[in-house]
Amino acid sequence: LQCQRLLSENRRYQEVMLQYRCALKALESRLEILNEEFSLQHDRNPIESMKSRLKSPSSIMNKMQKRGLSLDFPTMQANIMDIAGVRVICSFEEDVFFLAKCLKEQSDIEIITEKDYISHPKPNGYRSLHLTIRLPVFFAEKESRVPVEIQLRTIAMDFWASLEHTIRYKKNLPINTEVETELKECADSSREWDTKMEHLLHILT
Ligand code: 0O2
Repeated sequence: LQCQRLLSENRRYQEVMLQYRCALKALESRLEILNEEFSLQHDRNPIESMKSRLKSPSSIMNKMQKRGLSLDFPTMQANIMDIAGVRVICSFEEDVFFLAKCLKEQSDIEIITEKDYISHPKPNGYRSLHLTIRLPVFFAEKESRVPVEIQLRTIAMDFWASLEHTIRYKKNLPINTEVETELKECADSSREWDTKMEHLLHILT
């Protein structure tokens, strides 16, 4: 009986995760279309690269436990909005806002939250535009509206965020103020790079 219960839980988990995996495919395809269209019109790609990930079962459980949520599928689906995540690395800052605007204008996409850490960086210097959206995924007998977290950022923002994440989380040590100050200085430099690069783009085009 215990075994049967485990098998059916596993089946349910696979069915739920299928929705998130397909939502990632659908969103990636929409972003690729925007990239190709822009490339044809402007002779350059707004998207440098894209990375998608499904949150691991253990990170989902940790997040739910931290929030004091009960560990069941309906609670997970209703509360954890970043099970499916896409990180879009753009060439220039203006490309981030262009892509976000295009997605927001798609009639079947619902915006759940928008956090603009580019116009308002976090105190540690973190910059990115986060959109949590819900988009439709069409299956044989049903349509699901699936939440996906999109992080849009430039190469410079990604460079900083990736290394800051490694320094902060991987080392698993309390960060001291000297390191914090230096990380903030690096974030400020990365911001200057973005501004300069965008300036150069407009001189040359
Ligand atoms: P992972 O492994 O990247 O998924 P919420 O997600 O809503 O519970 P919060 O803080 O309100 O929590 O969300 P927010 O601000 O949108 O940030 C969520 C994600 O943004 C994080 O996911 C990171 O990926 C990224 N992020 C936010 N702040 C920082 C930062 O200071 N440095 C770096 N490197 N990344 C950041 P997770 O869940 O932390 O981890």
